[in-house]
Amino acid sequence: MAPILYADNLSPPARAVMLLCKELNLKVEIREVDFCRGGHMQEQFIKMNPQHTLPTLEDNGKYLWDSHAINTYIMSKYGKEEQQRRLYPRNVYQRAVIDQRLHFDNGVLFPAFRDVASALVGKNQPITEASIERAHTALGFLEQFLDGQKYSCGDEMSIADLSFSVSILALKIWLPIEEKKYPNITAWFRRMQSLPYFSEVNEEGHEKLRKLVQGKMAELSKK
Ligand SMILES: N[C@@H](CCC(=O)N[C@@H](CS)C(=O)NCC(=O)O)C(=O)O
Repeated sequence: MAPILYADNLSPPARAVMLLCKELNLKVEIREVDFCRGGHMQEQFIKMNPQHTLPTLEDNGKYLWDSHAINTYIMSKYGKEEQQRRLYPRNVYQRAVIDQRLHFDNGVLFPAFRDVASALVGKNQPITEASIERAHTALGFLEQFLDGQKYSCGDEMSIADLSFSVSILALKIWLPIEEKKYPNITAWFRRMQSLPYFSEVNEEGHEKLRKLVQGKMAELSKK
């Protein structure tokens, strides 16, 4: 039976997993959980994932959440030899560097977007200078990771780039990422956007997220 991905395409981390499934050509059943209607807070869902986050994976009756953990699991379990070599190599140091980047996305880069978006949408809190500064600090690190190489862990795209790509796409909703200031991020992001499945995976969900966040920004700016 194909693994089941509980997701809403509005969620950037859910799309990071969808990107990987496309890259691997892995068939997963996507079960829609409507985030805006609180689908993730339903009893049934909390039984699977007490942390109630999207995405959540079900594989052979076992549950796993956090997009970064899901993607490393998918690589180890379903990645073919050649795919593992490229996207999540077994070499201990190379793998540790990719893991570090995944932790950075999870702990620093994605929260720089998410905390602002949830404060805006959930609590009507406008974007603060401190949030902007925090986001620029995170971007500055990513800019340095990309220095002198095509991707965040070398010249080969890894699963860390998939996570970063959806975080950057999301961040751009409320923060201009200027080429002059971030030439490495700009060139790398163009590379990520040229993946044959990038638009297909992101288009609809990103548009929903963009409308939600920018709609709220417009509403608050009138007050
Ligand atoms: N680190 C997590 C973040 C997941 C996350 O924050 N997902 C949001 C949607 S974008 C969510 O489900 N939030 C609901 C909640 O935290 O209750 C991951 O990478 O999967």
